Amino acid sequence: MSFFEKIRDGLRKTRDAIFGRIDTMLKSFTKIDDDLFEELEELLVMGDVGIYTAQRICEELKVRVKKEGITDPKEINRLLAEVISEMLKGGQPLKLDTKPSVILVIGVNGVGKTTTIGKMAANFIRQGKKVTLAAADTFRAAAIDQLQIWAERAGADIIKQGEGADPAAVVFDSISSAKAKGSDIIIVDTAGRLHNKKHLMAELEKINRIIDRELPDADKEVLLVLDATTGQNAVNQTKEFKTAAGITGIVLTKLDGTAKGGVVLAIKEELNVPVKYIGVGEQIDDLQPFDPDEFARALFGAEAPSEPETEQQETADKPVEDDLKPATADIWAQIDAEAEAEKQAEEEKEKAKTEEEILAEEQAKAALEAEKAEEKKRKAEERKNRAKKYNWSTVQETTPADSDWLEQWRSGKNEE
Ligand SMILES: Nc1nc2c(ncn2[C@@H]2O[C@H](COP(=O)(O)OP(=O)(O)O)[C@@H](O)[C@H]2O)c(=O)[nH]1
Ligand SMILES: [Mg+2]
Repeated sequence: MSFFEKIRDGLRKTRDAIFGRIDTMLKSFTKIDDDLFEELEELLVMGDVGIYTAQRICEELKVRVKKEGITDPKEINRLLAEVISEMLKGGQPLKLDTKPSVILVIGVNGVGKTTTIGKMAANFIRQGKKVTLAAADTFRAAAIDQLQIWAERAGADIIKQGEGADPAAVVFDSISSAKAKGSDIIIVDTAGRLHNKKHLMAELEKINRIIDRELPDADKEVLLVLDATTGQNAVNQTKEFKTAAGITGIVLTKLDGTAKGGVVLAIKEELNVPVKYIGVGEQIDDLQPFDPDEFARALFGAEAPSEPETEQQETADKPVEDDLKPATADIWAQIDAEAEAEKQAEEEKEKAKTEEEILAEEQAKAALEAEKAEEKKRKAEERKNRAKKYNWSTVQETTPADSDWLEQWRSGKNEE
């Protein structure tokens, strides 16, 4: 499968749900009028393009329709592809010219950071680069194991410490190792606990400080990984991280599993952060550098470009050997099995207890709970004071369900 076919395949859901519908809608119109643009705007919003961006697209279309003297609604499709592709332009490829250079990978839990790092490492290694992975997500042992598996698949070095180790210390070790071994690129995996923003941002800041101190002249990219299936929530996450962590680009994952691919447009247009890579599956070769033209063409279901592929492309497309195929399911099965075993051991212990033991335990538990409640109250007070001091906003972790949100938007619009 060529790169383009992969993207087209990955964007199938977005295409079917949104751009397929746009196509059908356009066919139902015999002339271009306000109703047509109204419906188009609504379909774009449903595709997580965002209200602001949907309006901008329609304004731009109206200008072009007038300028080109277009009267056939079917022509709108072509114009739409043009506008979208132009909108997405302007991102630079990653700048990683120094040896070593650093990619810091950040984002909330489960968006696909570790998987993306594995895929990125494999890409760089195929280009002949030497890669060191830093296991700076030390929050759970399983996270370190997962990165280890990816390092083996990709053929990268990995520097790790135990669970709970200081992430900045892992980064420090990785830099020393990369310097000693002559690595080209260090990729840093980080934890993503947005529910504790202060802690997370402090951790990222410390990692950044270590990098800047140890490699003051190195090229550094800070990539924020976003899960496309979360739609508009991904836009909110970008806002949160953009101010705090100095991101230089976005990796948008899981485009294969979602109809919300239009969120790429919202991120680029509303927040002006370039999308550098897109993830279109769980396999090691399912990461693509973001190409606005290809992306726009794939959204509209165009055929693959007809020019013959160059030899270089063919080598790049060649699938890695079978034993390099990720077994993500195995990792999760392992994690589940560990959790299950833990739970069973706990249950066995529970069964063996006497009545006095249970009573004593309950009293101890109640005392502990009281202590915790007190501590929580104190911490909340502290947080409030600090938030006041630094003028932090609270983190918005969820957005209303899309349908609710669309309803709100519609009713808001009708009131105008
Ligand atoms: N379908 C699909 N799944 C992905 C993609 N990227 C990551 N995943 C899956 O998302 C889940 C979480 O990924 P992980 O890398 O552990 O996320 P992290 O917590 O941010 O490190 C895993 O099951 C991955 O296989 C993608 O592009 N497409
Ligand atoms: Mg991870």
